Amino acid sequence: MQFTIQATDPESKARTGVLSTDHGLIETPIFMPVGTAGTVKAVHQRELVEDVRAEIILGNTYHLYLRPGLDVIGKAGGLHRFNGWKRPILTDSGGYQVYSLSNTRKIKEDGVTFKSHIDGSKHIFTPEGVMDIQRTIGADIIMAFDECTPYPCEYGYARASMDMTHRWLTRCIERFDSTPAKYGYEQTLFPIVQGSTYKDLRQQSAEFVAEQRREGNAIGGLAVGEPAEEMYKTIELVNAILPSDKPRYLMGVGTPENILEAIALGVDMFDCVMPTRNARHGIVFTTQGIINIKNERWKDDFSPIDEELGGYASTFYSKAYLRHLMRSEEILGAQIASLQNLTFYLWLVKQARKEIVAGNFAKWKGIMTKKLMQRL
Ligand code: PRF
Repeated sequence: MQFTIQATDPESKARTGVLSTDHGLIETPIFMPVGTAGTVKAVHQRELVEDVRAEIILGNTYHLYLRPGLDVIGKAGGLHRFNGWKRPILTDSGGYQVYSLSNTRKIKEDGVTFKSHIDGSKHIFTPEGVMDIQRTIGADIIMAFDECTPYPCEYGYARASMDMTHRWLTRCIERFDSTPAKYGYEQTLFPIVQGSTYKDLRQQSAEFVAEQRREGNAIGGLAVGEPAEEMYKTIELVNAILPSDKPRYLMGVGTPENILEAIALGVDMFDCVMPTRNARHGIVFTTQGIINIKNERWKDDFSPIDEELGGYASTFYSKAYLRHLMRSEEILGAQIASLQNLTFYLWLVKQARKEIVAGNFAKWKGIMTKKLMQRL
């Protein structure tokens, strides 16, 4: 996997680049739609390719391991073969989902034991096991097994957790580097920086991760309830230590403003359930601001959802019609809103990319952020 920086913004740490994988190129900064169970909820792949123009999607180890299970995915020849997605896939390690979703979980040095949220069955995730699982799923980018600490988090716990995440990383790397790629194309492992909101811990963690010299690095443990300013300070500190010639992935972030701010701090990759989850609740992201489409205000507004954005969902359907669908709990409402929101998120990072290349990023970001603060 190769990463080439193409342009840098003179006024910030923003940059554009190209990440090359055996499943194709990814132009950064990039947003990765979340496809937890091997599907980006409510969005067809034809729409993901032709309308959203997604370049890479995410899958979740936790979900795919529990259902349909590795025997099925292995038999299919990996997730790409199973779901038909031909472009790159990144899988999260379960190091986050196991904490937020499973019923009871016990974190120990060896790994995490947990009960399935589906049928209550008992399982264990270890760093080695999670490497094998992601190899079998066939992700192009595999995430290290970590513990994401909650916010706020007591210093002692955060330090002990970070130390364990580092020991787990060593075990992940040992296992990953001693096993072959499963399906003939290259797979790569990204480590994850933790350390809660403590400067010294974040510094230690970023240094530990940087020393591993992997092909890309991730920042975890953020967007867990801390104030945005705290998150930005942490990203700034960590990015000053992580190698600048490798892609930096900020996990689970975030709002459009968060993404623009993080791009300015030198982040290259993002994922978040926000565009798809919010869509299912009637929150629609547009180039003009953020809309609650269920509001009375849109009752007889027959204008397109987002004329400026262009694309299929944005121009074909009206706000009034989408409001009607959402209020009637019609399945199509979730489909249209999800398509709109993802198209917007991909537009946002593409536009950021263009503005960085044009040397106009700071100015554009200011204007865009103001627009995006508006709740219409
Ligand atoms: N670790 C992992 N996945 C994640 C996170 C993390 O810290 C986050 C934090 N916002 C989102 N997804 N493995």
